[in-house]
Amino acid sequence: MLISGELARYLAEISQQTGRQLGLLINRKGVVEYVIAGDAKKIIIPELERMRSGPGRLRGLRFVHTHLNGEGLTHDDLTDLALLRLDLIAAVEARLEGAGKLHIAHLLPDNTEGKTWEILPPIWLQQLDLNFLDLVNSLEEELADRITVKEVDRSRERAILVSVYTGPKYRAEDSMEELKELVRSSGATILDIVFQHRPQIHPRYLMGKGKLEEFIIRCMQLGADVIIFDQNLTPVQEKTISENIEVKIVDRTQLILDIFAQRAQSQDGKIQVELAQLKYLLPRLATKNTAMSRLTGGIGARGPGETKLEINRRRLNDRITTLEKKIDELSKSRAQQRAKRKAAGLPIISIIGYTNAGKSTLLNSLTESEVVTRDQLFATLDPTSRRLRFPEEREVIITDTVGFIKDLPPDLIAAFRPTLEELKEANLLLLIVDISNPRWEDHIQSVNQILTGLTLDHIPQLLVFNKQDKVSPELTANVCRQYQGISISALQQETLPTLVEAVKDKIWGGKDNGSLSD
Ligand SMILES: Nc1nc2c(ncn2[C@@H]2O[C@H](COP(=O)(O)OP(=O)(O)OP(=O)(O)O)[C@@H](O)[C@H]2O)c(=O)[nH]1
Ligand SMILES: [Mg+2]
Repeated sequence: MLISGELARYLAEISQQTGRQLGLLINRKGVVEYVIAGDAKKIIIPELERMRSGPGRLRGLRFVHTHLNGEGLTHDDLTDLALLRLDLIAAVEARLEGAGKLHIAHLLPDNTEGKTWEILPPIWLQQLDLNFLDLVNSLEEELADRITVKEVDRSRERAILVSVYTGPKYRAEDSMEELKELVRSSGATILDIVFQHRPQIHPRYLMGKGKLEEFIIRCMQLGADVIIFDQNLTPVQEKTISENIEVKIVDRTQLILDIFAQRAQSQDGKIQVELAQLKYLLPRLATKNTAMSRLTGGIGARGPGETKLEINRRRLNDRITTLEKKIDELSKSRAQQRAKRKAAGLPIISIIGYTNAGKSTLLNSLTESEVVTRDQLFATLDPTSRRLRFPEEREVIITDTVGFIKDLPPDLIAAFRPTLEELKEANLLLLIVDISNPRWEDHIQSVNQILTGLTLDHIPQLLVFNKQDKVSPELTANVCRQYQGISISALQQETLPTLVEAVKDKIWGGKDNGSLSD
């Protein structure tokens, strides 16, 4: 039984006498674990131990409390139900004339209507024979079914994607399309996508506090492993959000770093990725640390947690220093190699562009190489150079490198300095644009922004629209005319001669197009 009629009446009576809401947290054996007194309008459930609260599990506690003004379950009640994963929440009307009706709600497994909870029709205390254990058991079974589904697919993380944006919706949607690609490249499954427009980004919660609550409930209901934000979170936002939710929180940069970490093959690549990751982590550890010292209370409080973090933080700084030194060395030795190449007198052509534009495919087609190409973001992380022979015994070095993406944080770019510096020696940049991507104009802009940031914008460029096979010839022709670019399909050898001619022209020069040969 949920609660005996007698106990409910007793609770309602004291509630009336004291003018306060009263509540009981009762476990499945029927034992009252907590008695809580609120004020006339609300009652606050204390922080519960995180027992039994794996995803899909209920907490094993029901909360029965009184309402003084004959109202049904409130929004706060239902939020408590969801956030604390209570077995049930019930409100007894405590009226002057005695106990009135009982209002009951319980959680629902994920459903097509997107409902979180079920509110049962109110019942009179006399009718109180709801067999709550049966209800809870069947509910847990349903929830467990879903968990089994999840277990099967355990190799892939289940993600909810979120965009909290201030600008126009279409921008947010475009950005989300890219985030989806990133998530796909990282190997996670997408459960749901959530957009929220705000006049301003909340400095702590990112979205509104109420919205965040709603959202957390949704995440629990879907059994997500990770929430991925399309925006980059400040350390404070990350901290506040993760304090409110038990699943992992990841932002755009972290996701990119994760993909980089999965792709890094060479020693150099690994060093650069690790440095970028640690630099990302450092300010976040710092805030976690302050939070912890607040918890352990004031000066001289040296909890083990704090000590551990402190040590970690010191180690982290040491590691960052070591890695930065390595990056310096790397950068120097790369510079020497480049100097040698330069002495050999071969012009260098670097293929650059947004990630997934087809850079590696083009290098392969031009030089008959087999650099890995994939329909994935950041398939390439390490630069590759090849010799490319032109007729008349002419030769160039052509290099392929890591792709660009919008909103790259400066630390990440800094960590990739050795790789990006390769571009400094280039005599010509082939800026590859995937014309079949609806966001290609943004891509050109992002690439140029990054080039400016790296002071590479003075190097001559050739704009190359790739994947022409995927769009109409009219579009390609118009775009090429407008941007003074050329178009190819890196997969089709027969489309490359125009490109080769244009490259020859740029490097060894026609009469009036500024030769680059010396
Ligand atoms: N239809 C079509 N697909 C292409 C063309 N060029 C490349 N692709 C495909 O686009 C995807 C990405 O190609 P990559 O060469 O790996 O792209 P990338 O620019 O090196 O990408 P990152 O290394 O990830 O930055 C692959 O699936 C290629 O097969 C093309 O001309 N037409
Ligand atoms: Mg590539």
